[in-house]
Amino acid sequence: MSDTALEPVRLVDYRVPAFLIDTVHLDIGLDRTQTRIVATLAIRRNPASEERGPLKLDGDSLLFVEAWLDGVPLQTRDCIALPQSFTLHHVPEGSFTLTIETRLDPSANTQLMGLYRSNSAYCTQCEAEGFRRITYFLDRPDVLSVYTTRIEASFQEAPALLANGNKIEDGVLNHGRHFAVWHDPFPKPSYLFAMVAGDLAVVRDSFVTASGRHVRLEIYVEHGKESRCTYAMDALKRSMRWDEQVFGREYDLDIFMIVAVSDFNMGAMENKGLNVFNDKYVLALPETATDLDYANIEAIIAHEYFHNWTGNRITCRDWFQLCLKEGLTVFRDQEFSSDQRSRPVKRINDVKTLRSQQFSEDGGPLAHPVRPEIYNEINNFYTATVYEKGAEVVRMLKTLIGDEAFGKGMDLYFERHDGEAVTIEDFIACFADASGRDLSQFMLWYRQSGTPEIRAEGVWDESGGTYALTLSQILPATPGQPQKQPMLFPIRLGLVGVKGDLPIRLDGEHFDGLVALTEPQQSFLFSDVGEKPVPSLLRGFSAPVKLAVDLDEEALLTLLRADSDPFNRWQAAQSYALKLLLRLVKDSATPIDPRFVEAISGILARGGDDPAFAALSLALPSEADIAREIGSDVDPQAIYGARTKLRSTLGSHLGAELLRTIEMMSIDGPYSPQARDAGRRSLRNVALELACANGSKAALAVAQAQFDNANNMTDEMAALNTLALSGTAAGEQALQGFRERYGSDPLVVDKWMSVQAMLPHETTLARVKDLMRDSAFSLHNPNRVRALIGAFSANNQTQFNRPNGEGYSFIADIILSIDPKNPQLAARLLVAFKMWRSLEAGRRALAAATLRDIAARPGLSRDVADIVQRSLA
Ligand code: 0A1
Ligand code: ZN
Repeated sequence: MSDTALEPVRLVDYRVPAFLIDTVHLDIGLDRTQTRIVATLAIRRNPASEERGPLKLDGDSLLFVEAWLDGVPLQTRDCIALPQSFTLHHVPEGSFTLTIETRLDPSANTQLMGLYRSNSAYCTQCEAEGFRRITYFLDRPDVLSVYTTRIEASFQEAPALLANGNKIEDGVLNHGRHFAVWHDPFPKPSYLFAMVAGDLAVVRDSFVTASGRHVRLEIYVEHGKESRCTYAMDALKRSMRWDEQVFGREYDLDIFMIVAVSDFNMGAMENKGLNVFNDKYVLALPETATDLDYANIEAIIAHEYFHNWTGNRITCRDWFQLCLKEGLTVFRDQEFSSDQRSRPVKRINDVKTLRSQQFSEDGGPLAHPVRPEIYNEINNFYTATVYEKGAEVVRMLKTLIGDEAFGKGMDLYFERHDGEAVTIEDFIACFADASGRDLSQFMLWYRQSGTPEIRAEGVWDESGGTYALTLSQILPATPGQPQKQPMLFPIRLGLVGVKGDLPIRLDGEHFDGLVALTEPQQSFLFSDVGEKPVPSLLRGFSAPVKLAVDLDEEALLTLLRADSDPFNRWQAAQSYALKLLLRLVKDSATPIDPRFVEAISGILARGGDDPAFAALSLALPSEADIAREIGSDVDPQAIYGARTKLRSTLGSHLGAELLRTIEMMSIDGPYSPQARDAGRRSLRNVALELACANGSKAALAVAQAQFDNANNMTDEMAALNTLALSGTAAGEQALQGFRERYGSDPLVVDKWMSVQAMLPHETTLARVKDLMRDSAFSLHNPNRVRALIGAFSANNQTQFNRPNGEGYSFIADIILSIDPKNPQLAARLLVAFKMWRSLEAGRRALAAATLRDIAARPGLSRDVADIVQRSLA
């Protein structure tokens, strides 16, 4: 095992802070290598705490210069200043001010936590524990302070000086320097502090809130990128209006700023009034961004903006409560996107993400509850479980108590807890109070990890016209949780006949479509069931579970044709395809069921009605979906073979229809990122990929023409991907041509890297190694690393899992070389091994050996040591 000592933090050890910090005055003198920080903190003992000891502040790699207590210099006997902490031995009674001066080197900060440089700008990232890399502090989310920030810098180097809140002063100084002072009147935890300074272009707009307050909106980007902010600004204004209309939440400062930076570990950060974004989630033009990029920008802009209320005004008491802000805010951004676009399409896409990211996490060694109770490194808990499953839990709550009680519960939450740092219990109590429901069993969703399985069996009694449905819950053992208590599941359902939903009764009453499962097993007796029904269960994916129900092909075809629930119509197509694929994995000679081909043909024929929905229904389950379904002894090559065979059969049987769909879905006129056109493009491009799957010359010619003539990045990328997948000389030429066209645009070159990293070809690993030598690639930039290395390890099932283990050792070497510079990025790459235990024996042994090799290395970061140790446990 490595020499990295992990000291777990436990929820049960939570204590209120011994001290409070009412105000913070930060004086920041920016310099590339020698930035001076003077922090003046107004501190007092917390009346709610019984601790009487010394004051101990958190630090991380800090260089101490000097400190003053109420203006009087502190001597060495009064305090101990270490890189990781500052202790004041004798604490005055009442309030006092502690002033501490530190120095730091932004240019040397490669972790991208604390104060660092991204291209030519200075910027900060403080969540979760980055503020302690700027100054000594009680760096925990339940210490809320009012911040005033003075920034001083060379005018030439940094004309823009930004921090949280409203600007209250600025001015010119000697020696070409200038300053600005910002004041944020809203008390906030240190993780929401931000400062940005640099030579940036700004795009301005404004917004008038529901109560008539004027808010200035500013997006800061690199010079020359101004025209790429239009969509982000529009999404911001729509988010602000939506939060007023749907949640009654108004913005509260005079200004809201977004800064796009090119070096960022995550998607974006909700710092009060000054959101910092990974530029990938701000910048878009039709010729540089795909429809998916536009949708992500809309969702992430909304997500960060919505945090202003769910996260900032009401924050987390401690980091165990991360889902309090993240699950709720993801739920809110999903609802926003559903309202802006198609609700069923959004739901299907969200469930696809949940299954691929979260179910795989929940089914492996890294499984943890939505609210973890122990962690070694909090940065490793920004997971799909906390975010996506956290959002599902909020969604279930709404389903269970109904829209009205949910709305009342949210209002109560805002009213009761504004300005506080709270827990999940506080949150749930608002809904219990608003609905009058006992939600104690529901709380298990926050405490028990693992994906529950719901088994369903139904018996139709023709003579009595009844249908008896028995549902049971199976809760798998997960790390640290061998045994589970029965949970509460909202199950939306209906019974479907040949012509559609049957109007049925439950226990003699009109059935509203929802049952609550609370026991290990429960039966429900439906009456008025005059024809043999097909159960349509878990409509809209009403709970984040695996549903086990034995429906044969005929039943699935009935749902596909006649179910009123669009989610389950889509699910029926997926389940059918999955059945076929599983048979093909076992025996590659299995003939393709002609009824399935016919069903796909039917979807194509009706494609024009709702192209986005049709595109989702045509897309076969991914290789990872199939692997999850198989569960153990997975052979990625066999899965790839099965999927390839099915695609190519569909391509051969439906060639003419696919080409007709491609033709029908073409769009004349300029590009619009709106859902309507995006839906047409998605159907066209799914059809294109299928049409080319058997190597059809005619279809490949269409792809080539699309690549040559596309007026937008969505169509261009889709064509490039299809051509590259074909493994032909035309594919190589297209790749080369694309690079020549976009060589100087990093975000577009990232796409080019990803396409190649995901090719399921024998030569891909060598190609990825070559691409690492490309001048556009850098191991220091998270976007570049994720685009090439992350795409290979997370999305290339066959080549990452090469049977000789080369893929594993390649990724391990990269992780080890990134770790000393950027542990968060290294730890994220390591998550690619999360499914290693479900692989077949040969690959499993090789993956285990690779993980053990990493674990044995000396000097691992806490981030990597934590993931590798949990993966092997
Ligand atoms: N709170 C952000 C996510 C985030 C977390 C940690 C970070 O540090 C590297 C950055 C961003 C969100 O939910 O958007
Ligand atoms: Zn968030």
